[in-house]
Amino acid sequence: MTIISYKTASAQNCAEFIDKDIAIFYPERFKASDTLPSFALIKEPETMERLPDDFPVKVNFYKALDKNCAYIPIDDDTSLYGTGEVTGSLRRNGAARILWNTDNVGYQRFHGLRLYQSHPWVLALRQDGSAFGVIADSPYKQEIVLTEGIRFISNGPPFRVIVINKKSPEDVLKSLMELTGNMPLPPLWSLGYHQCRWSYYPDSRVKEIADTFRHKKIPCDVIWMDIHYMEGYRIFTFSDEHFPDPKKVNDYLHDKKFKSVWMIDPGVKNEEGYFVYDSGSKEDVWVKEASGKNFTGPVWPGDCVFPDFTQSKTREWWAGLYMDFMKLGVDGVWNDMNEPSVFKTSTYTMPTSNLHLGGDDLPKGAHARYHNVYGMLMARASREGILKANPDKRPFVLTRSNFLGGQRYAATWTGDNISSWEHLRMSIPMTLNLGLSGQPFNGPDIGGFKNDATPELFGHWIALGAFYPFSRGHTHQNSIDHEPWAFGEEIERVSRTALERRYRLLPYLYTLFYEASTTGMPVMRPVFFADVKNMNLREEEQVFLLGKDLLIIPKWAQSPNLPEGNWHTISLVGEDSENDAYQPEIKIRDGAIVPLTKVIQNTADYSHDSLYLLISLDDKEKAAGVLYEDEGEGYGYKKGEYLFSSYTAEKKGDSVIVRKTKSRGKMKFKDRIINIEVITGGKVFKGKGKEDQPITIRIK
Ligand code: NBV
Repeated sequence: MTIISYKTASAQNCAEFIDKDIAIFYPERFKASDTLPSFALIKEPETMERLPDDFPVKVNFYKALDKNCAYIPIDDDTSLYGTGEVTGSLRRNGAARILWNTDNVGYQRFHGLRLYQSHPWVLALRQDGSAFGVIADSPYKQEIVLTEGIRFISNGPPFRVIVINKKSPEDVLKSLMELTGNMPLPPLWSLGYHQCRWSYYPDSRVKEIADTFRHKKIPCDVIWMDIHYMEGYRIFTFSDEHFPDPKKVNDYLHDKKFKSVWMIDPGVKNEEGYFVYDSGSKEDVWVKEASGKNFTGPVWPGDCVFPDFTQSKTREWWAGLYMDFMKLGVDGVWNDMNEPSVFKTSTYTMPTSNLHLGGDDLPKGAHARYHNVYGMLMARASREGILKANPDKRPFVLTRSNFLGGQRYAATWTGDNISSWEHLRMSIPMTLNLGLSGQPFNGPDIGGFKNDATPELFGHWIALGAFYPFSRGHTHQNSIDHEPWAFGEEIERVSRTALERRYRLLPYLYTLFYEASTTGMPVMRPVFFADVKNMNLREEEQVFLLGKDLLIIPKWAQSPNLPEGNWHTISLVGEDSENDAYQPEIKIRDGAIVPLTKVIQNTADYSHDSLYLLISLDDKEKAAGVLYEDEGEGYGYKKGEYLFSSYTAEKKGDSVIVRKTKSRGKMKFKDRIINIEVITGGKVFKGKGKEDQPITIRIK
């Protein structure tokens, strides 16, 4: 077995296994230094043996109109997914997409065919439920065309293709995670509800928003600070007028059990005397024009220079800026505008001829080569800085721009959507396809960013948004207020119920995030995962699965295609979702055990001692489920400070016996009492008992 270092990788026109059922294909004229090292893969793959001729996926490289292309034929009944952050339908067959990270307000530029992130990745699901996935391993601008088979058309040099061929989409996603890295387990608080707007200011407004959540008893964990907190939009500064004492703001929020997330953009005001500009200039970290002089372009603060994140010294300098920033009690960081967005240009970004100097493993190269990974490299440096500042905490970074594999560094949201029904509906396939592209932690702006939501739209959006993996309300500076209470009493009630439902699901959600971080399975999944052979489910994009056990059916879904089986509607906080005007119906899979907690106002109030198991017996009168628990913060879990428990339930005569059958990890909850709810024969039976003994629930 030989290890091909990318520097010596000179394989041409050959195909080899790099793992069981995973193959790498090299075109003729492939030159490793042109496209490698890979930004998607976490390490250079080891080649094993030549691919046999009967490998079921063929990759044909060709050149057309001077572009390097790869064509992968598919059978007629194969459904295509993935391709990252996309507008349009869930099933991608027939679609085309340009991978060129673009600031795209309202998804209106370039017909919405290029957004903020690039994932050169397609997941193909065959009729028989087997699947394969394809990575086009190049950061250059490229087009993914799915009108006939899978086609990657690159503006860059010849690139290699990696194919994962497995018996199920789950297995493909697991291999994708093994190749591109996992989403590190996020802090528990980031799974709560987040409240944002462009912008909450001055600081008294931030406090008012926080107080209102608590006063109105609407669950919430995080308040976000958008660009107005800065002094003249200079990053790492605070407005004297509006945020004279940011530490005090954070202390106030912490007192009320909130976390804070603050925005940091890449553009640095081109201004001598400003410490970020001065320190960066001293280190000479800026992206250059082709002539070698610093590139400057306008963004929020006016004329800006841009950190060249391809250089390790830049990443270290950038990471170092977070040291003092985090000391102010900042909990999370929001990296916006990092496509990078540049105002007053027809391309919305910097010239492709700009120069990045690279270093270490990365060769010097033009912006054309590094554009699509600019945001990813920035998020990586931000994460490293935050971790250095708070080594005992799990970093939380939200990035707008990213690349395949970027789940290693940051969560994401789908940028500047619109307060419209179209964008509300589209948020489901968008979130699903990002999840099928390796990024489980994502969601859109709840309520819509651009324009004003109507009360009705907002009500439906927050009712659905309680189930997005990343659940954050946000809006534009010119929009009306978009907080849960801003649309009158009815919508305030709708919002409270929606978020109470999310918080009751916290143990289940956290277990799903754990699963995502260890297996690559998305948190929010298309319904076809419930039955991969059922062709009727392949295009379903109104309803979706949360994990494998809960089915979410928005109120506005029209004749959705539902998976077969006995799915039972559940009520989490007393809601009657079959008749409610807003709350999506939640159905539990028969045979499932779903862990819940009581209604809480924030994750700081979450207690391991408040555990409920919701059990739905299958036709064999049995059920099974799992629960992952840890401290919700820090790295104790890496040293065994966690508990992964398996539960079963089984009907015996007039009773159901619930048992904890297995557990892993060092955490212990002595004499914990579990509350049980068994759904059987259309009725719900309640009871409780000590976790370490069989619990008997009478169902007669
Ligand atoms: O920082 C202001 C906004 C932010 O609220 C939004 O979420 C980002 O996507 N930002 C874009 C810049 C201005 C957009 C018009």
